[in-house]
Amino acid sequence: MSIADRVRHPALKSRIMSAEAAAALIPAGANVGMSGFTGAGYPKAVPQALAKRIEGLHAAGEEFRISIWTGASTAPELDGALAQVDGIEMRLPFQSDPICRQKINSGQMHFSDMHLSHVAQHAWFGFLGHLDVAVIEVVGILPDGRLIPSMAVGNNKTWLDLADKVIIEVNTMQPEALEGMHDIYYGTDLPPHRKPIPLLQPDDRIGEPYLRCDPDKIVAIVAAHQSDRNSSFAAPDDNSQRIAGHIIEFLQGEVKKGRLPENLLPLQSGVGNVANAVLAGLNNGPFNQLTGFTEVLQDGMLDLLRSGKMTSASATSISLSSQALADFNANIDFYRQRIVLRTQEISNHPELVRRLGIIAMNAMIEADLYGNVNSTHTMGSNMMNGIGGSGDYARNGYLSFFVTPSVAKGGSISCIVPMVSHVDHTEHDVQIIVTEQGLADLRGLSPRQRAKLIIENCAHPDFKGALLDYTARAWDHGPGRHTPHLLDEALSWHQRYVKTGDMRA
Ligand code: 0RQ
Repeated sequence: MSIADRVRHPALKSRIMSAEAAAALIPAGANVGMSGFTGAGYPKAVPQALAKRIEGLHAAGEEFRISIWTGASTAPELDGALAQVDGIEMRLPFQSDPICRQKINSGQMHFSDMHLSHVAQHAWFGFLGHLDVAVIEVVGILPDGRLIPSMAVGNNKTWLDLADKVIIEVNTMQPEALEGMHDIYYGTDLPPHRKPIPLLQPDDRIGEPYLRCDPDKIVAIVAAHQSDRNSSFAAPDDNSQRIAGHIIEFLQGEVKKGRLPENLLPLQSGVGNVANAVLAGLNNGPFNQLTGFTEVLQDGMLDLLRSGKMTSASATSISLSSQALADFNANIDFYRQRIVLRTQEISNHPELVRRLGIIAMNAMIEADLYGNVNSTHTMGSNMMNGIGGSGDYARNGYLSFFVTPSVAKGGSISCIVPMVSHVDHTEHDVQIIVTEQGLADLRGLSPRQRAKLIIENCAHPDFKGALLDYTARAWDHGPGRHTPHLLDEALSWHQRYVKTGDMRA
């Protein structure tokens, strides 16, 4: 199918142009809001054309950089291409691209790591500056100019509303049958005029299936025919399966104690292999009639929907491996009845996460003895991806799990440390820590009680002795006994790793 069939607004057909011509409309220094959330629904042709243009300008000695705001991570065609040519001044709110990461960590590029639920409202409040251009991937344009969203909604509504100029990328590779899967809520007023969000069940539809956009703002429409990132997942390894097992056993215990209903509460699951393995575990587990209220719908959740274990799932993005995508495309009518795609200000909204009682499960880099969690930085200084939506769910959820293998880098790093080298989730936001070794339920415990449980249940045997020794000496010699620490030693494990490549003494 050609792009002309998908652009059904008569006047807008005349604004169809090449990606190069559209990229030329983006000025140096612009703040550009792009679509894209976890490798889905990002523009593909315009960013690559823009990267080529920037490369040419830089070769000619002309400075050209823009700031890029998205929903979450994108892919090599966007983040990778633009970072590679040093075209990004400021990136927000999340990325996971290796080139981007390298530029951020070498100090060549700014990155503002934000809670994903904050981004739209901070843009509306004016906290981020003026939005000059929006570049948004869609499936098609209706005769009245409304847009059929693509595989991710993210912050697209906000970018379309706030930007002076809009560039639309119509991706004919994305299935037209996505139409009707989205629910775009236009009721988010600004304080002091905000009203409650009228969503009471995870699959409630409270908005409309299309994005609105003033056709006069659309300066270019570009054709793309390219699939999303479609990363595949590793088959769940031993550690992931053990982590999943601990979580499922714990949830069964909570049901028995009457603290959770038999079909649990809506599930949020972070991205990555471990998160996917937990969902795979649930597919073979004892729970039925599950619901999902999450930001990214990955293979594992699609499997749960297909098997009938999960009845509905709400998300802002569908990010699948190519095998899962083939199943999604072949059965899209089935999935459209069970999946709602929302803006990320709704999928991650603290009001809704609290109201629905979300069970939040996110991966982390490290946790400390007292339950503080680092999701973003290695050795206190290098950015991995960003906090993403983990904080939106962890702080406001009914239950908040953080999971990690107990060691990293072949056993040279303990993921349970005396003090985390960066804090994303404080001890107040973290309820349950899980490694392949076991699970520590921290609810209602004091710092010292938490430390005992985390060491006993979660630390790797190679590091248990050193952790116990630290806590004993902190009790004897630290400046206080509520949260005992040895201030000159608390980060010594990280320091040792930086110096020797091994945390072990
Ligand atoms: O690096 O591949 O170079 O060896 O970190 O670790 O174990 O593969 O785990 O892919 O699940 O990612 C927290 C980063 C985990 C991710 C994080 C090294 C390890 C490896 C990755 P290598 P794994 P995962 C919803 C929720 C924040 C955002 C979030 C994340 C690499 O889950 O970005 O939760 N979370 N969003 O070797 C040094 C340690 C380490 C370590 C692991 N202690 N020290 N390196 N690594 N532990 C989604 C969104 O928000 C969009």
